[in-house]
Amino acid sequence: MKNQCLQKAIIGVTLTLAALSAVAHSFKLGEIDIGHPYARPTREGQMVGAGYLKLANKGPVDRLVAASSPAAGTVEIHSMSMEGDVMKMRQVDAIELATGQTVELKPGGYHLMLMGLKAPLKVGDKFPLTLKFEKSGEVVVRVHVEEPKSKSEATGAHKH
Ligand SMILES: [Cu+2]
Repeated sequence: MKNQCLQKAIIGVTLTLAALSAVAHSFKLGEIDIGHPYARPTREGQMVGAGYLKLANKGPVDRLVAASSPAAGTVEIHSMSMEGDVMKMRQVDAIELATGQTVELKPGGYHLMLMGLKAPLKVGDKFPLTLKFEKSGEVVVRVHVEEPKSKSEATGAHKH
């Protein structure tokens, strides 16, 4: 009987941890919160992918200046903007983070371009990504590969 109780307790703890890791998928570096890093799946033979996350800066002015990952040859910081009626993507040197500023990297906006993928990204995959900030230094976050939420996003403008 005692053993059964213990077993139940252990199962309870395990479930709680699993639930927490599914919900609270965020990271912290000093005064910068990094929320929910994710990437979209890629097709076989597709060499580029895109990573997204949310940066919330509660500390002094900083900048995201670089990123890297063992999943890709190089990682570039890109922005997307409308020029006339054309969506243009370009590489930027950094993403500025003013004090109190939150910047969301998302489809159609800033993103981390994963160039030279070593393997296709599959839903459920997780891979490490190192983010380098000018002042705060480096942090490794874990990127989850997730299904696109909408069809328009899935067919969206990620062709290089
Ligand atoms: Cu891009």
